[in-house]
Amino acid sequence: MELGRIDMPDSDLERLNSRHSIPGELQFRNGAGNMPMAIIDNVHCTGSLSLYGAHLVDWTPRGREPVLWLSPRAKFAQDAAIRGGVPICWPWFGSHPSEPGFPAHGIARTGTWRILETARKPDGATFISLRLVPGHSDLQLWPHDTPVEIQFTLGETLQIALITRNLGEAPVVFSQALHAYFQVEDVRSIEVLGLDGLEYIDKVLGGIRGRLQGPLSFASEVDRIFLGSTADCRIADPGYNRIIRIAKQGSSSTIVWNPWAENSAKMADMESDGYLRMVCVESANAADDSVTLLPGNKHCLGVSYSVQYLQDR
Ligand code: TA6
Repeated sequence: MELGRIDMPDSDLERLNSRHSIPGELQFRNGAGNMPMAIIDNVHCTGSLSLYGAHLVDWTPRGREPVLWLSPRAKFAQDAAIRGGVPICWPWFGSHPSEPGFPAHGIARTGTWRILETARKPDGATFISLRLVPGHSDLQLWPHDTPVEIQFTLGETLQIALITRNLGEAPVVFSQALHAYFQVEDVRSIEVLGLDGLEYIDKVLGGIRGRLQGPLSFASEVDRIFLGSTADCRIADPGYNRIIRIAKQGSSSTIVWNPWAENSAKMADMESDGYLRMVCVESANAADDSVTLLPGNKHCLGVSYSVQYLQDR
């Protein structure tokens, strides 16, 4: 794990804790790389959320394996995206549509977010909401008045809602994804279900379109944007004896990505065999599914991740 240098003064942490901690369940402290983190430990699960990027890096149901994958070589530093967890791609997914020099996947995953609210839900889950605080250079990259907020509810299920408002006077087109990395026992033995019959854009084959027949399995690099994808997706993992279910709203595209061996070996923040233990199934508004948001309107991309355990090992 590579550590950068982000120091949040103790006084800021003290202020965060005095305003937003929940005794015994949620506290703020400096984590890897001195990154300020929200640490959750409730009756249902544990979790950790980096305030830089509003990036959830762990959700582990109590007594179970982590659901999210985090690279052991993830870099924790400002201006770098964390490899694993749930990076937020916003307000564009992938490359910027007209400016190839702009950062991949937008400005949210490396931005500073401010806590808006924390709460204990009646069922014991922990709620945290944050708003992106655009920096000076962000305004040059995205000159639109579109405040964005994210809400996490960590309990027996994990719920995330990414809410964008258009406070400007003209329509704004944007794309986005919750780029979730799921931990799997061995990607070669899993299947992703729920995408059967859908058209996809194959980024590995230069953007040609195809149509999936049956479940999706993995024997080489996969990087596909599935269109018309509104149904639940499931990751069936016989190694962990579990099925991760991904339900969503406000999204009709799903990206599935695994970089496979050659690309993993080239990535500084991944172990060369790291690809075996992860798969990204991303709930999105991407490509043909980009959002045109009219003035005064809001858009909510919501997901709910739950796990069905088939039998105890
Ligand atoms: O969602 C898939 C993808 O867009 C891939 O093309 C791949 O590059 C991946 O995201 C990771 O991107 P990153 O910028 O985090 O290295």
